[in-house]
Amino acid sequence: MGHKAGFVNIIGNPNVGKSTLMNAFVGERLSIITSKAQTTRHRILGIVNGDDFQVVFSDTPGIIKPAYELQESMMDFVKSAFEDADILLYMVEIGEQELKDEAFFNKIINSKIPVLLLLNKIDKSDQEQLETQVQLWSQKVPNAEIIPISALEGFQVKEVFDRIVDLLPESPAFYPKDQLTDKPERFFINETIREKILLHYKKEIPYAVEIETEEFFEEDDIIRVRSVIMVERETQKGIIIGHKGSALKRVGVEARKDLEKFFGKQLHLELYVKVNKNWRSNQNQLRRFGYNNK
Ligand SMILES: Nc1nc2c(ncn2[C@@H]2O[C@H](COP(=O)(O)OP(=O)(O)O)[C@@H](O)[C@H]2O)c(=O)[nH]1
Ligand SMILES: [Mg+2]
Repeated sequence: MGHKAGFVNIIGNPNVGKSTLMNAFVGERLSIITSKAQTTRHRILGIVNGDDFQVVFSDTPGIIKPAYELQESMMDFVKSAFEDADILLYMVEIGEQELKDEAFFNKIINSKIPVLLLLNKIDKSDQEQLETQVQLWSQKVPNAEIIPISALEGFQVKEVFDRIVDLLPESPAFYPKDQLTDKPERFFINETIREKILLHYKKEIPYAVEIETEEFFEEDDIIRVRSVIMVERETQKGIIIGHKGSALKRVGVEARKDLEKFFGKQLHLELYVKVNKNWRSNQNQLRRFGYNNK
């Protein structure tokens, strides 16, 4: 048996547990996770290496009908995940009916490559509901192998992984065997800060925010970072900062703690807030933040 390698792309509705699953496979917190939809904005690679295999997972944004430019770019990441996949992981959760986007759904049911339909969050269901759901999905997506899992509790995650390695095509590795992801350090800093903003601010605030890390210096015993939190309007800036800077301070402290764990090193994080008018609808700004390859 030779070497196996391939792209395994995780797609599905928002909030079904795609990022939780990829992190479980990789064993690192590469993708941020919150209970809010549209937490993931990019396509993020997570690479799992063995002596005779390499699985290149892609976590993608949840499928939505785009309402503004940023969301269109997010759906372009999903499209690209269909194009290079060797295996598709279509994730649904218990109780969910079907994909909101018909075109994407048709791509799944007409897929020429193996599709594993992962029925997630079974920790929240009972045997009877589970059986009904398996029945339902086997009718909707007859070409898929259905595997009930709990990404959060790690239930059946190893079984899914073994099945993936079974199905992988023979191929040399695509990335160096010590590589974990395709994203640079700054990306994980930006994402960790954005996660804290998703957790602590309400309504539209998190969706109007983008982070840019302007400085990243790694010294022997400390990493020094300066990042800017960009918002769309002046009023949002005040909300992010909070009374006497308390809200911003909380974001900084929590992000720093997570980042110190992630990098295994002490980290100094300087944060400030800037208005960048309507960046979500501006092609040039989106390109600058890595959303648009058009
Ligand atoms: N009960 C339960 N919750 C889960 C499971 N997997 C993910 N979640 C939760 O579902 C929410 C969305 O997870 P996330 O991975 O961000 O979903 P994504 O939007 O598809 O990437 C988070 O609050 C997770 O903790 C699971 O297996 N069981
Ligand atoms: Mg996600």
